[in-house]
Amino acid sequence: MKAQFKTVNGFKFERFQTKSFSETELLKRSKTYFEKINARRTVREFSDKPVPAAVIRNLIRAASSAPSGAHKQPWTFCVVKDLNLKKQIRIAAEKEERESYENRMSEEWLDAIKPLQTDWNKPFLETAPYLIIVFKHSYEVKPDGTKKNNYYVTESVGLACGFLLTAIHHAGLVALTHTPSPMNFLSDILKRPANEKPFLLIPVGYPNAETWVPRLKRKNLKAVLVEY
Ligand code: IYR
Repeated sequence: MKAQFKTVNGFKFERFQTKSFSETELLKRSKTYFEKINARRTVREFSDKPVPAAVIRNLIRAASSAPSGAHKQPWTFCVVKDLNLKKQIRIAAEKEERESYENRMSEEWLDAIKPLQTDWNKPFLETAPYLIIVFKHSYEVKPDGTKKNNYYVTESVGLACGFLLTAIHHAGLVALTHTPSPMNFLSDILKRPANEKPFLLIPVGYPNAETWVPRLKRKNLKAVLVEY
C-alpha cells in the first residue's frame, strides 16, 4: 500500500489502513489472544539466565508505542543490568519494604496480600537479569529552563506499562510489577532529574526452572462486564 498524506490546518496527516477480518476471524483472533494473555502470571522467582539486550530494547519500543495524553509520551524506561546497581537497588528497596511490612502497612492490607506470601526480602532484584524502572514525567523542562505541561500522565504511563507487560509475555519472558514504597530511592540511585518520578519497578527475565505462583482465580466475565 502506497503511503498517502494530507494537510489539515497546517498539520500533517497520514492515511491509516488496517486489515479487515471477517466476523469468524475476529472471533477466533480475539479468543486466541485472550487465551494467550490469560496465561500471563506475575512471577517472583527469576532465573539469572541472561537475556539479550536487543530483546529488552524491543520490549521498550513496544511499551513506548502506547497512547499518551497529547502524544507527549511522558515516560523514561531505565534498564538496569549492572550487578552493583541492582545490589544497591535491592538494599534500598528492602530497607523501605521492611519498614512497610513491619510498621507502615495496615493489618487489613497485610491480610489482603497474605495469599501472595510476600515479605520484605526481594532477592529477585539481584537475580533477574534486568530491572526496568519506569519513570513518569510530571512535566518537561524546555532548553531555556521553563516548564511544559504533560497531560493524563498517570493514565499514559499506566498504559505504557501495560503494553510492556504484554510485550514481555508475548516474547516468552516473565515480569513482576513491583512497587516498593516509597520509591524515591530510585531517583537518587539512578540520578533522575526532578521532573521524573518513579512509577513501577519491573524485574524481567526467565522464570526459575521450578517456579511457583499463588493459585489465584480471575474474576469471571459476569463479575467485570456490564452490557447496556
Ligand atoms: N509492595 C510490597 C507489598 C505488596 C503490596 C501489594 I498491593 C501487592 O499486591 C504485593 C505486595 C511488596 O512488593 O512486597
